[in-house]
Amino acid sequence: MLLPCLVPSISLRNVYLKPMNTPHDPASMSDPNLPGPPAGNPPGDGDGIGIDIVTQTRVRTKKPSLYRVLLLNDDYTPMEFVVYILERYFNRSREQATRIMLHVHQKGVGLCGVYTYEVAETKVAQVLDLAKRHEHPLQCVMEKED
Ligand code: TYC
Repeated sequence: MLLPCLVPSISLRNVYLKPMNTPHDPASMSDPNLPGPPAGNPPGDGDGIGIDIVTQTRVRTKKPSLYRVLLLNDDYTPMEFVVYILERYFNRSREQATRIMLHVHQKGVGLCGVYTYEVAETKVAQVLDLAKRHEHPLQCVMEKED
């Protein structure tokens, strides 16, 4: 996913001054080397100051940081509960969920999924909340990807 980031900037190349109280006539300009207004587009907004500021808007896209959501092993949470967590909150099939649960059981930690900050934060909170309500000590954490 790409986040659009609007960056307004003023292009000074396109700023020029019009002599005050002088009707605009490009042909009457004494120095042809001075920058002038675009043809058919009189400078200023009619208040006699005669400054046109042209703004350019650049669209910059920046990839959001991603976060791994990890499950930690413990000796008390039932295996079936962990499988259920992986199916419900991490959209895993029963086979995938069982494989991840067994990996955590054997290695101590395992990857549930990778998400943007708010999504990862929500999933961690949901897992911890359900575990707490069932009085299981299951731990779930998130860590930033490099
Ligand atoms: N080790 C637990 C048991 O033997 C099962 C378990 C797996 C617990 C994964 C937590 O994240 C976990 N009942």
